[in-house]
Amino acid sequence: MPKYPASIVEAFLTNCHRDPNKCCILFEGEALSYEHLRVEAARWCAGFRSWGLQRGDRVALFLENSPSFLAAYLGIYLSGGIVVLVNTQYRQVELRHILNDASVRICVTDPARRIELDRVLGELLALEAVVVVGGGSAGDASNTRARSITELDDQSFLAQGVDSSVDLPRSDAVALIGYTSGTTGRAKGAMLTHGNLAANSAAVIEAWHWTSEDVLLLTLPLFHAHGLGVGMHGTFLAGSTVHLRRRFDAADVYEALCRGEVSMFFGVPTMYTRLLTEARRRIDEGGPRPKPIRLYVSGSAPLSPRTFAEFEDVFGQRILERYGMTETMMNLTNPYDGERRPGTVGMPFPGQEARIVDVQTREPILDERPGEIQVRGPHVFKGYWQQPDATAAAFDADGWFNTGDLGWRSSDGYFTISGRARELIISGGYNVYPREVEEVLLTHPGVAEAAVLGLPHPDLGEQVVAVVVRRSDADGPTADDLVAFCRDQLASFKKPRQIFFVDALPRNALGKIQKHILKEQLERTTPGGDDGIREARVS
Ligand code: MLC
Ligand code: AMP
Repeated sequence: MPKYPASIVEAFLTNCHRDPNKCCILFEGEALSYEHLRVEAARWCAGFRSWGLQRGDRVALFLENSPSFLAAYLGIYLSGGIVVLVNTQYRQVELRHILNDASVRICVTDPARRIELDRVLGELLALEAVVVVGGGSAGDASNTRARSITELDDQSFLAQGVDSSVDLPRSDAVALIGYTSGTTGRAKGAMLTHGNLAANSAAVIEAWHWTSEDVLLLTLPLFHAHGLGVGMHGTFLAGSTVHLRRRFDAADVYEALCRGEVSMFFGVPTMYTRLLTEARRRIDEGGPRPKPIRLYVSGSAPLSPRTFAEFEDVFGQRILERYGMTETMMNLTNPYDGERRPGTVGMPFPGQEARIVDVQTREPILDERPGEIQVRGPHVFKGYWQQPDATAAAFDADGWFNTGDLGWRSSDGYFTISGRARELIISGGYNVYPREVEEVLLTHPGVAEAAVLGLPHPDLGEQVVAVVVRRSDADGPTADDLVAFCRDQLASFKKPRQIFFVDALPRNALGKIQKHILKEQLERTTPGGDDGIREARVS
């Protein structure tokens, strides 16, 4: 098992001590050294402590990628707090649930997100303060007054100076809560300890030969396991450099690759297909070709063997595909040195275990036979926040975690993911739980029944589709009305991209909606045909 420190923040400080002037983050033309980021993190720590944050209190980060995100992130750990990650696209429904469920006391946000937060502020029962990073507040002050929530801009919050007293977190203390797996419509908070995060990151840097010389181009959002747990934790642990972007832009990434200024790129499959389109266009126009880099990694959703092959053809490099999840960070990886086999996710990271069990009997099964993937090791989370039953159900008696992903292992040890035991749509690397979207649709007065499912999509891998029974066809909501209704309440990536109207949903004898029948029907439907699907809206 790779050796690992008690926490990522401890590894960061060790690397800072070793080489304080080394560039840690390059962001929008500004280079921040390890020492610069340490001082910023110590200012956040001073701000949290003087505000009265107690050990174990939850602090939400609801802001875009930026050095401030990372300084606040490390500052929360230095002050003993627990980080709650919030997707920047989240809207009323998700914000209300996550911030209340985790009893968040402080939310760090930015002016754009402050507007959305403001819509639910009066309902966030534990929230006491909002810190707005960059550019002051765009919120409605009457809301903060109504609930006596303190609102501060980052400059006043950070005016306490620097708290460099070192009180490092213990390995077994909860570091962060990531919300995921809302099979019931409500996401659960996965608690990862400082030790989980450090152990996983140590395994990743060993497997991928990551060193302090590496320069990572990171365009993934920092509020998820991929961007934060893989990209940033690896950077802090290896003592390397990250070129951080606010968001993914294929042209910008292509140009950075042509300039040859980075050694690694991590992305979701949608980023790779967009990068391929960009490369073909540029090359057709006689533009430059990308310089080879040390490592391309794909994960968060299945990378099709076709994209793998096309990428090798155009970029001359074989993408390394790996598999992870919020509860565990990274589980399986194709080998760095050996064969990177398309369509597979490789084998366990060093010091971690994985196996396939029969879905019914829960007994381990032979290679080449399909079942559910289970994983075990120091990277596996502590449990779901305040959900002992869900936690108990997630593990077997020997501590194996049930991933809910289906797959098989080849006789030479490569795992392949073949499907999911739970209902989950992965769209462009973001997870969408059908139940959550159905619950919102059902609150619309014109909707009698709704079923949400995933259908293939060329850019996003899968797309969200809804099948709706209206209360009245004549003056019922249109597809556009329902899309707008969802976008108002949920993150925009969860909105259905297609809505089909039917007279009734297929149900079995117990009344359960038969989504597999709907899916087959939709995959061969032509809107306006004779299959009972009368209208479709495609966005
Ligand atoms: C954006 N949109 C999406 C979408 N992303 N719709 C469906 N699926 C998505 N993934 C919508 C927006 O809501 C918006 O709609 C419109 O597209 C434009 O938004 P945008 O922000 O300009 O989109 P774009 O930049 O094109 O984003 C695409 C993307 C992004 C692929 C760059 O989705 C992305 O960064 N995905 C990565 C997600 C990730 O990090 N996953 C890791 C999870 S951790 P409208 O209607 O409002 O205009 C995990 C574990 C592991 O899974 O193994 O890693
Ligand atoms: P999340 O819980 O949001 O972290 O999403 C994790 C899920 O993403 C996993 O349970 C898988 O279903 C999926 N996933 C991650 N990496 C891959 C991959 N390389 N191939 C297929 N699915 C993946």
